[in-house]
Amino acid sequence: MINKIEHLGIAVKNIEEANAIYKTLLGVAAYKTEQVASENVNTSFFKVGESKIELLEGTSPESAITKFIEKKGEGIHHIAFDVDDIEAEMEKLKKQGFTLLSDRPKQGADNKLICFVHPKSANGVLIELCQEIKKQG
Ligand code: CMX
Repeated sequence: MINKIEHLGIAVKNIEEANAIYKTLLGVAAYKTEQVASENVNTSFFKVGESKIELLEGTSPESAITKFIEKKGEGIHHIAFDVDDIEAEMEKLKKQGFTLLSDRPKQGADNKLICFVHPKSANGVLIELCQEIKKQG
């Protein structure tokens, strides 16, 4: 089951400059910055009530973020939905005909298991499913 919008991802050219802009806009600093080497991105997260904003900067020409900005410019890159059981949600969406971008959940930023749904499956919007990784004990 999809619970809520967990965050909106925004592709930016320069994360230092964007952090300063979003700090001014939201009145709070990023609570976390993180490099996700497997996705070729630098990220920062801001809390907005129950939701979050994730800024994403590509770290290589192969990065999905670098390619997105080359084609479309900076802007909203994805919507991420919080789910309790990502594998069950992936199985359900696959059966319903959505194109998933990985067969298994991957380790994402901010302590999450993630999986993306191709934007062609969802009216031109890249969808991310994310499940919080619970701490043991
Ligand atoms: N939102 C909407 N449309 C997008 C998109 C996005 N974020 N990224 C690409 N597209 C569009 C492309 O412009 C292209 O459109 P047209 O066919 O109309 O020109 C179409 O989707 C398909 O493009 P493609 O050639 O199949 O694939 P791309 O090489 O453009 O890759 C995608 C697109 C979504 C498959 C790839 O970006 C991907 O695998 N994304 C998932 C991983 C990711 O985004 N990682 C970074 C974030 C990590 C994090 O959140 O931590």
